[in-house]
Amino acid sequence: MLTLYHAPVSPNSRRVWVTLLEKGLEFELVEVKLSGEQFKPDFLAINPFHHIPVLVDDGFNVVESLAILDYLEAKYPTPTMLPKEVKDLAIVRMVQMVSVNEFLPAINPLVPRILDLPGEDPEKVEKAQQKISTVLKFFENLLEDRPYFGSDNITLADIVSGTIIPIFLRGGISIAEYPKISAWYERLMARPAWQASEATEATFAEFRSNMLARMQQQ
Ligand SMILES: N[C@@H](CCC(=O)N[C@@H](CS)C(=O)NCC(=O)O)C(=O)O
Repeated sequence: MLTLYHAPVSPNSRRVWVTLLEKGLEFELVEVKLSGEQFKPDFLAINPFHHIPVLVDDGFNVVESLAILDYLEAKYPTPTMLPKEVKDLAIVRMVQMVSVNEFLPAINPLVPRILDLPGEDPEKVEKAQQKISTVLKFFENLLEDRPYFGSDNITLADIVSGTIIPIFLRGGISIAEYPKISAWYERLMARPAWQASEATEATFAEFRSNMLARMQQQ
């Protein structure tokens, strides 16, 4: 039995959730409230780094979302989400790594506007916006004329990068000037796995009040 420990607003855990759904696997979903449940001994026993996501497969704990995706691909190779051709595989890996190392970290200065919280730093926002534009241009080129990154079918690259976009859209970032990215994103949003895992307004409101509480404690 597969169990995914997750939080609904987290792109790190949504990428695993979407992969489980896209692969048509049966799994149990356990929400970890990031207001403190991640520090409880039971959870620390499965991830000493107190992060979601964690995938537990019959007592085997897998932490780190990209490691979890590789585990799922190796154990459940159908439908495959990694291309075989060398350059296509390189495209997928590049998109995954640029997503986690460049794209997602650019979110931090945008958190105040995403959640309507005080404390925005205009200089940092400007730098983040520039970084996001660089990534989007890079992705636009890598899509070439294919429906998905490095493939005619959905790949792990689409899942890792595509689950970051909705958070940026909430932060006022537009993808309209990137026609291939815009069409690709619409393609992803039309898929049942993406619709089923979309964060609700209620989960964003809860996340906002947690962040506010944390800011007031500091
Ligand atoms: N590199 C990790 C990052 C996971 C991560 O940062 N998770 C955040 C939520 S987005 C978390 O659990 N934060 C709670 C905490 O660190 O206490 C992965 O890809 O799985």
